[in-house]
Amino acid sequence: MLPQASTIAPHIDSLYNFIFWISLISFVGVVAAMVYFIIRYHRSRWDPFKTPYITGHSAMETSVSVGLFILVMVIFAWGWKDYKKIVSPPQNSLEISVLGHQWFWEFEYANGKKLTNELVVPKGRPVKLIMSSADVIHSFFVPNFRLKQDLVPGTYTTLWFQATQTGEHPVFCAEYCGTGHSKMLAKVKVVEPTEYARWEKEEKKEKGLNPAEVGKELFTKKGCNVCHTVTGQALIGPSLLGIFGKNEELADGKKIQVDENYLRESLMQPQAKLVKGFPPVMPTFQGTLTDEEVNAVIAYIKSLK
Ligand code: HEC
Ligand SMILES: [Cu+2]
Repeated sequence: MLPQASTIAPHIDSLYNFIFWISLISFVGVVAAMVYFIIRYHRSRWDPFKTPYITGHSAMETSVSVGLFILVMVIFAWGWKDYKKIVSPPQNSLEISVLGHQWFWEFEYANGKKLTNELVVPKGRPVKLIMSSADVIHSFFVPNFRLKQDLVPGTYTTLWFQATQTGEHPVFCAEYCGTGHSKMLAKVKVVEPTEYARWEKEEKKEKGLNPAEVGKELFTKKGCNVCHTVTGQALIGPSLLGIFGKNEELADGKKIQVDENYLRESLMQPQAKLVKGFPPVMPTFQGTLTDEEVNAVIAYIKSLK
């Protein structure tokens, strides 16, 4: 049995075991009934030339259908409950970006530290991975956490977990992505929170700019500041102060919550969703900003509170 190294793992296992035992009991029941009927109604016990006319048994049929329906609904409700937990990362999560490549994993921390094929996280704290791919679809799979999520080029997907056991937990790519797919291995290294804090501080000293600072530089270098302020004042475009997480009103009257995917789309296809009250004049940055620069600009916009 694999270790249950995340808070969700025991829940997934309980549901899995429930389905497993229900299936096993049903299987044994069906086979036993079959054997019983073969013997009980064997031709040699009856008139060999006569097949009795079968009319059915409504009470029996209804109760079996209703019983199975209830069972499937129990499995559905149980799965739904756990699924909701899996897709709602807690507010205070530690955010780390993940970029899948043919054929390695790259992890980038808020302080700018980058690691390849190793993700260091503290035990007992929720971690939210904001993931994308540089080339084709990959899938981040950590069996010890019982979690798996696809990484899709051109968009962000998220996965969150809270590790409960220190040590190294293997990561696999679970989506066939070319020749090196089976070698696309990494590990999640879970350390005590105090050790993590020390590691983070050391890393901070070593390196230069973090993603938010890189994003801030790009903001002037790429000319965003011609149309946007970060002070609350609208120019040609809206101010970007405090927009992350806010409900933005669009020109067509719809509302949308500003998240990473919305920001990315604002840069790549600015006209896809127009902010109410502004003209469709923002140029696309598709091709002029790399994936990494897009991440940096988003980190900067997120930091504007
Ligand atoms: C020529 C002016 C112009 C430039 C340059 C420009 N933008 Fe915009 N931007 C706009 C306008 C106008 C809007 C509002 C209409 C829309 O949604 O496209 C906007 C919308 C946005 C939004 C959505 C804001 C919201 O409140 O939902 C974001 C985010 C954004 N821009 C980021 C950037 C970044 C980052 C850059 C630089 C890489 C940039 N823009 C460059 C004019 C510009
Ligand atoms: Cu892969």
